[in-house]
Amino acid sequence: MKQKSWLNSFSEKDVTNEALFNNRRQIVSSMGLALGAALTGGLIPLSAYACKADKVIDARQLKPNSWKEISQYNNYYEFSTNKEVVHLLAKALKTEPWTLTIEGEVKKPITLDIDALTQKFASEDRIYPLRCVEGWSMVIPWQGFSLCHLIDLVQPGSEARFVEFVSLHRPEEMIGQRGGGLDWPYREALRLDEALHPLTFLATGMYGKKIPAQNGAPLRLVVPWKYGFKSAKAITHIRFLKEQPRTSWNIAAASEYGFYANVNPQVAHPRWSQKRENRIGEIRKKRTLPFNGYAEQVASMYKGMDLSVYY
Ligand SMILES: Nc1nc2c(c(=O)[nH]1)N[C@H]1C(S)=C(S)[C@@H](COP(=O)(O)O)O[C@H]1N2
Ligand SMILES: [Mo]
Repeated sequence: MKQKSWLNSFSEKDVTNEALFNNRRQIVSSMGLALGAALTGGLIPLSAYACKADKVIDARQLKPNSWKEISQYNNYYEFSTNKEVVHLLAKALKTEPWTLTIEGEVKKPITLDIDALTQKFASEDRIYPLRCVEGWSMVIPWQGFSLCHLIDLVQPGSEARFVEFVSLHRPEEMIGQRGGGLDWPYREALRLDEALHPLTFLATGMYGKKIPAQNGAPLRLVVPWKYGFKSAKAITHIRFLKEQPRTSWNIAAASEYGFYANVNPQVAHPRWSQKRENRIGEIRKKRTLPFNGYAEQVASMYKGMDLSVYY
């Protein structure tokens, strides 16, 4: 399925280096669709989720962080809890060959090579802010495709309610997996309607180059309205499930890492306020926006839910 580029005026091939990228880019954000009320039980009519995003200029005009800032300050516990050494340790990771398996409650389960996968979908550009639950943020220019295109391909069964993302488990190359830490492999999940939202993205590139290992090569989820830990790196399996699965961070500390984890300045982390954030490379703290600035596009999915309870 070939989709028209999400950002017509800007071809991915143009993005050969950072400076050129910054000159040519036009910031646009996806309006998303009116996805309707929160889905807590009923069948999901897939036709309601035609994977199309309206194109609008993003009034926020987000300025991307530099390649260096993005690729040398990383949370990736499979390697280290020290953000500044992750990029060095991640050199040990072999990302070729790589296969992705999609299984569970789907009509067309599939295992395919990452290159075959990326060729199926036209590359789109997204400039998304990433807000870590720890209180820092950066703006990252990604290339990839909306997850909903992939979901269209495998066709969830009528029982599917949740989508689980499983990261690579390879202690030989991921030194942080040799000790305890998290419950490996790293697992995250979304409700099916969240997974189908056109903002939900699978990244294969960054700044027009292949995504670096430390940022989640070769395939990484990006959910811009949720805290960064929801955006799993190095994905090997995507599973469609009937029930809400447990996720690695939630198992480690449920009170700090909720399943929903929507960016919410009103709800403090048990150990710090979430009202402000430290944008990497900037001196003054910024106000944190509800849903990381995407309330208009995503808030309707949570109608009727108390988001201080469904943390
Ligand atoms: N597999 C895996 N994915 C992960 C993590 C991790 O430790 N392992 N850390 C998460 C957290 S806490 C954040 S903030 C982001 C950081 O992404 P970045 O390093 O690309 O900025 O990745 C998320 N995805
Ligand atoms: Mo994070």
